[in-house]
Amino acid sequence: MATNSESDGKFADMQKDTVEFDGKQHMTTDYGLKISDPDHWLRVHSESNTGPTLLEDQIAREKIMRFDHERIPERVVHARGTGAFGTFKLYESAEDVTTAGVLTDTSRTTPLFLRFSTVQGSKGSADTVRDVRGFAVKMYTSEGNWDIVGNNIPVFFIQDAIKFPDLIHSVKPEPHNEVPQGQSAHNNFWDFVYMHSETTHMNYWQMSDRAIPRSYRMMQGFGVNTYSLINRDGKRHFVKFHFTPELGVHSLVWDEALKICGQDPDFHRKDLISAIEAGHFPRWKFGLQLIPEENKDDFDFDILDATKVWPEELVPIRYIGEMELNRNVDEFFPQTEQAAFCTSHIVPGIDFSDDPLLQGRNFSYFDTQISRLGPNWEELPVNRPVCPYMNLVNRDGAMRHRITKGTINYWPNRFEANPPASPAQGGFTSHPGKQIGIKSRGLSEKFNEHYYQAQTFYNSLSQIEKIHLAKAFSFELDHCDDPIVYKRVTERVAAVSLELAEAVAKNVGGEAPSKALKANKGQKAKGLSQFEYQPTKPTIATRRIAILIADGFDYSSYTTMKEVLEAHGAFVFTIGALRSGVVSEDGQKVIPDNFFNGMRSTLFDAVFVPGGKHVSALAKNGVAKFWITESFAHLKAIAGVNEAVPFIERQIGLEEVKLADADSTVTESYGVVTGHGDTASILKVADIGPDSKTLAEQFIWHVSCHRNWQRELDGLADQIAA
Ligand code: HDD
Repeated sequence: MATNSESDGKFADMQKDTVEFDGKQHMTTDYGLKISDPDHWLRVHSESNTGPTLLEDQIAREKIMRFDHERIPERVVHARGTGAFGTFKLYESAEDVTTAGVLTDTSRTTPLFLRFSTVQGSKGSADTVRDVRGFAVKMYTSEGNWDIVGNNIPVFFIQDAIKFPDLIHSVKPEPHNEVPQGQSAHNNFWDFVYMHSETTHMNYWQMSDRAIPRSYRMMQGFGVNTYSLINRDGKRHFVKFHFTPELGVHSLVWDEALKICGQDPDFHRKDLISAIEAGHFPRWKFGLQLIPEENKDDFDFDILDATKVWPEELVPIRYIGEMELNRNVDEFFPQTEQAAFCTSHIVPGIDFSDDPLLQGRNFSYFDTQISRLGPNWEELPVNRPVCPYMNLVNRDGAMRHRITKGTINYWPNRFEANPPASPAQGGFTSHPGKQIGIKSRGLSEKFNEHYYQAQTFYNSLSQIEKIHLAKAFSFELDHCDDPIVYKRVTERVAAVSLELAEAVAKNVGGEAPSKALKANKGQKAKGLSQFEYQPTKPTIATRRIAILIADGFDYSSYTTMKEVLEAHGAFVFTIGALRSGVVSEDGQKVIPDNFFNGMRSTLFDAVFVPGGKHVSALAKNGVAKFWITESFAHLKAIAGVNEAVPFIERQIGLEEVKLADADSTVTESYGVVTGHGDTASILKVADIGPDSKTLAEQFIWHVSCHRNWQRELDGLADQIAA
């Protein structure tokens, strides 16, 4: 085996990139010198005098200088993100439409890396801001890397890539004061929205709950742009790529999202890491929407327009595979921060289309990687293909570390070294598309319609999603202080819905239009409301559930419920008065995971309060009391037994919410599940569903429903301080 030992003269292993720390190696400088004192700079000193610090100390100098350069430029957009490794498997070959091995060979398991991100904020901004989420997948296929650089929203703000710098400048913090961070709620962004009616459709998605996901694991992913698939006969289909999560699509509520920004800015990245660590690997079905080339003009929109979806009624999704994330990164910087994607990276069997946004993107990404990571960015382990690769012409440049032996660095050469591959040998060829046209700036006529799909999106939302949309518009425009901006935009909303425009204008002091600026044709479509995406079976796996306890809690109901929830895959956390220990009625000591002031209800999906005398202590603790009130306002499942019932009742304090009286074993009202009786019977679990009988079953069912929307529809959530 090759070693790096001087004595045996072999240095072949020097390019190994992954280093295991065995716990024993001594600390050295990066040039290999063993360090004896890493804590003091070399200086002239004596016991009584600290003299000058010496610049000759190369160990200290190099440590500081290296540190000075630890940061690289953050991504110009999508700076805040996190990633994980995983795999892609096909369960159905798409060989009728493509020759791509990754989409035809059902025996393959393709390794991949996925990076999720927000768009607007800096690298240090919070996870739960209202924003589009990036969904960038790098598949390390046997024919080269294939990058799908998508979002969790299927459409985009603009049609032509030349507008991208304007869009991003308008949404990023304003130039004079670098405000606001992690928000689109400011004059410039909404001014841009008004000036570009093509943003309307995406703007509605962005104001919907899609932009405040509960978890990266509960979002759809979309390739957004139109690509092509080419089959063995050279026939082209236009294609859009879809990823649909096994866990369903779920969001936070806005007040909760806002608070989590401060209470745990890393909420989403921790959520992903802990689910993977616990072996609950997130999965997405992978699907294709396909339009044969000859049908490209059959639609009332241009299929190359990234501001439009392809309605599923007209172009159904054909699910052919599954993606799983199953490995966290070992080190964030080299693997996630240095991960770099290019929309232009495709493999044989896949090709581009004339989508004007995609074509511009294909220039932009390679360029940005060069400025962020240098020309040799593809040599970094996370970006490197796993298939053999060799290009003798692409050489040199900063940070080149791959060493290629031989004398040739050009093609053709007298040795025929590094020859190109014919299509039969797997070589990529571009689809020979026919082009006829006049060279000019512009887009085809169909790109000019900007409202119809936004109307369809709005019409297709559930009532609760519409309420949230109105609140989101109102919040954003309330943060605009230039009347030109919020008055114009509130009026423009009427191009999609008059009722929405009226509600928003009233809230923010805008111009309430008297008539719809565009007739809403009332059209609805499939797949637009996120409520359509639910897990196939009710599940509470990976849901974060808090159990509140103080001295004097009932040990039996505490442990039984904890075990039941954990057996169903939930992440259960005991939140106690003190983390040093809480003692039950019968003298059993429990060490809580956190104490009340260390956590907040916002960071959990549901709460359970066991019975016992501890309720008198809970009733004197503001955090514990507000936990229940806030969980109710955020529409979360709440459960309590025996003595906990009156405690819960006092915090909610609404007569519409009926809680169990002394005689009732289980009562469920607005997702609040309460009951009396012995633990063995009320916490038994057999069957989970809306008609389940026991308290534990009912609680699990309501947690699996994500949120109790009825509370908000009946105006109860608004009545209680959040
Ligand atoms: Fe972009 C990053 C998604 C339009 C230029 N984009 C970036 C990332 C995602 C997207 C997910 C983060 C990748 C990562 O995790 O490293 N971008 C999109 C989608 C778009 C889109 C879905 C519309 C369909 N982007 C778009 C246009 C341009 C760019 C029109 C420029 C003409 N995008 C970039 C960029 C970034 C980027 C400046 C910044 C960091 C990077 O590329 O690697 O080049």
